[in-house]
Amino acid sequence: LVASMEEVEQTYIMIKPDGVQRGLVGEIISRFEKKGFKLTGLKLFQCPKELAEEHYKDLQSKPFFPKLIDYITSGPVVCMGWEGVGVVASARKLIGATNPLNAEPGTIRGDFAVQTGRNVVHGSDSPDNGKREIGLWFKEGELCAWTAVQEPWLV
Ligand code: FUP
Repeated sequence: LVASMEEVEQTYIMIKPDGVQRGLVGEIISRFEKKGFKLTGLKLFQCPKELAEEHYKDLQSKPFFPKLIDYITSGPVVCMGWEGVGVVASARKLIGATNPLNAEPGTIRGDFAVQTGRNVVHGSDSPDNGKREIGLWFKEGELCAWTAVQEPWLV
């Protein structure tokens, strides 16, 4: 079964500073890999304030905005591009509700987080934002287009 090109989406997933500090990087990457999505970009990155403000610009007027920027810039994050059919909505299901106390067990936030302001991971909320955010967080040359091949890697 070959998916039509229209259905293949890109999403920006980011492990926030608390996820890195708590040693959850491997666990979180593993969930997207096991689901069957394709990794297209990956880096550990100390986010400058200006980039955090641009990323969350839609939340500029919210009272929690300054704290959100302090949190996201408080330590390195893991920036990822993931590709696949329906990856935007599916990644948000894997991540769970914004408030981790409302996130279902089995989701990343449901399993590993308690506070909205320390909710471990970000995922784009639309295919358009997926493209926008990947463009914002990655430079040209940092993303890889690759195809899975049938090689006998272990023999
Ligand atoms: P999400 O798409 O689940 O990341 O949620 P939002 O885009 O609504 O919020 C972005 C981030 O703002 C959240 F991950 C955490 C922070 N936030 C708060 O700190 N307090 C709030 O009441 C809502 C969001």
